Amino acid sequence: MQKDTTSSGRGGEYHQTASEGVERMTTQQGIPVSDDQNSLKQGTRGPTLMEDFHFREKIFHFDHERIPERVVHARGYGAHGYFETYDPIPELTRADLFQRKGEKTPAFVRFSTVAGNKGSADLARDVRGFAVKLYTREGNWDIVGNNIPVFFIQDAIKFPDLIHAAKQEPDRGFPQAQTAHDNFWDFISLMPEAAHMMMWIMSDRAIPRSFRFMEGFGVHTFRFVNAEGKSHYVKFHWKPKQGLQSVTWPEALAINGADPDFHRRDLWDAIQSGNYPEWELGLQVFDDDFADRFDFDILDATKLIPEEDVPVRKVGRLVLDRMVDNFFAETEQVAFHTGNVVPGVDFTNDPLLQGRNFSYLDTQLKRLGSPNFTHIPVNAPKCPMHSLQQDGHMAMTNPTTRANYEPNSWGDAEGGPREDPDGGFRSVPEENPGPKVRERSETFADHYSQARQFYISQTDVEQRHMADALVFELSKVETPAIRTRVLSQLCNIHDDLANAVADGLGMSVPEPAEPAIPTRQDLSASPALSILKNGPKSLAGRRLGILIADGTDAGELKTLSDAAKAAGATPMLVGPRVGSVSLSDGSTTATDEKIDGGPSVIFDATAVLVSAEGAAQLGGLHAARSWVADAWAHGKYIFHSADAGPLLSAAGLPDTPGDGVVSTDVLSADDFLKEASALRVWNRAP
Ligand code: HDE
Repeated sequence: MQKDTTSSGRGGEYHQTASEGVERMTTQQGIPVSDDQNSLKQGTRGPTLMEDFHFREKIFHFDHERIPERVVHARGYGAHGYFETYDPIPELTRADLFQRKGEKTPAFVRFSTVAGNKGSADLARDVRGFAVKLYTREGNWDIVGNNIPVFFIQDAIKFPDLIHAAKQEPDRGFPQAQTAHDNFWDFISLMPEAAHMMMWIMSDRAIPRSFRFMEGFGVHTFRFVNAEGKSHYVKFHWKPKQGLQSVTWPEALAINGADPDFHRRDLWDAIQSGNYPEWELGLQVFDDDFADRFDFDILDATKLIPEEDVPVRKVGRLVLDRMVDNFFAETEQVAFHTGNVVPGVDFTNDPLLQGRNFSYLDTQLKRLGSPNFTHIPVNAPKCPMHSLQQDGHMAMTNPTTRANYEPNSWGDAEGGPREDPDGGFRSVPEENPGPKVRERSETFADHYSQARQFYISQTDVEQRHMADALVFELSKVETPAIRTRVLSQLCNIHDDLANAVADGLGMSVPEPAEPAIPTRQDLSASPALSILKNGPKSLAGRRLGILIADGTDAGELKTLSDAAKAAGATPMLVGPRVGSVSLSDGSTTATDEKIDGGPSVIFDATAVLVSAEGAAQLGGLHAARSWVADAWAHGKYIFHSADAGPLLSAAGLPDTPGDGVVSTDVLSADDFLKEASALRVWNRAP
């Protein structure tokens, strides 16, 4: 029996004190603590005493636990891993990590949403950050990218405006983590350069199934430089080996309620169960000749280079295999910076990249409070580091000899670190003629052609989702003139899209906005831009939700669970109780989720294994009917026992529900799982 804890505050029978094998609690000064339950008082009912240094230190520290959240990308989740080089590429770059086949470089990755605050929900419609820190033997290289290969704006000077417009409106302080509001669409409608990115965020790319199933992009054009100083342009891609997958918008809305941590939990579960996600690093490498003949300016971050024009060459893989020990110490304190490049990598003049190179150090100082944030283990290089920088708040690695300046005459032993003219980082000696101006290059002026190309590269289903997304977002915009302006932009992208959105809003299609350059109709579709054309080949890494009730056939359940595991999927049981459900053979099983806590939207495929009594019992439960009805409405595959009929009917499924709803009488578990790797029966989804 549990003891009363009220008088001692000591946790009753669970009260433990330091002993052999149990660490002794101390203050931050190392002074052993005898009582962590009661502050020091003058008499048990008297005032608390100022001399209670343990209490003072504890509360003082607590009062200072928060640091400013990131101004963008506040909500994120990180993991450790490594990058493994497939084959050396010295002809392209002298970057040390690419010189040896099989070289493993430690890595830390942080995924994030952009607009929402730190506590916002994971399934916001938003860009996802995909920031990679590679701890190479020649210093840290950060590829601070996104899951979308283009950006809203062309010049960094517009970034504060973009972010102000996207985040909560300043007078009312809402909406949180949503672009579906007037300020955002007002800004977008006045910024034709955002048209291409608008297509991407209205596509299912902005509602990924999880971090594991999305691509990453470096976005800007960078440079690789080899040992002879020859440089090539390069764009970076991270290709998920798990395949691409997104949820639908109605699912995203439901998941945010059912599990606001859906994405972080997914990464945690996958890594903790040894199912390590992998991405291949792909390079699009090109030279000045290509840059000159390409239809768009390679310095313009609102444009991509279709993979069909410059193929993606895979040069290594990124594996995430270890969660952090502490979220704050690592994920919250990790500080990325586009300016962190290693010898062999260099920048281009992309004005967005140039602005970013200026911004990230500032933001780290604001957030982490000291220029010595580089001393925090997650940010420190794992190679030797010797600089003459010193002091400042919380300095951990000051110069250790007499020399803290250079040049000095103290000789090899005392003189401290020296420059390395050959091996050190050198910038490409690029020439940049021209007057000092505040102007945008005319080569940046075509805003609609690639937006159209993205749209026509999508399947019908994906195009429909984009129109639905625009209708949803604009239906939340209260000012009709803003909606009209967005429609006038859409007219320049594709008539079908403009018509569908106008129709969904109950508005008429306005005159097209006057484009700086008319939309090109000759760019062909790029299949690489579609998610559905690049989906998974199996259910591996996905979750199968199995709805059960008392009386479920134990053999059928075991066969399906075993088959799912063999296919690399995770079977999860959902039932009317978590504690125990009795099966047909008299055994009992615990479930992973109670029905209303584990709705079918959180699974990739579903099964309903119930006896006749179970079907009747669950048919009377609203949560169970919704579970099945949602699986059907969202186009999920449903494997069901022969007796499940009454529950399927109670959930409103038609008598002949059609493709993807399969009885255990008709298909084996293995065959069902193969079929279900298509993930959706789209003609049934909303
Ligand atoms: Fe960032 N961005 N950004 N950004 N960004 C930040 O740095 C900034 C841009 C990206 O997980 C900030 O540490 C400017 C493009 C990611 O910790 C800040 C501009 C891309 C992350 C900042 C951009 C990104 C950030 C805020 C316009 C994709 C999260 C907190 C030129 C290629 C990194 C911080 C993490 C974070 C500035 C545009 C990606 C304020 C000025 C384009 C993934 O420095």
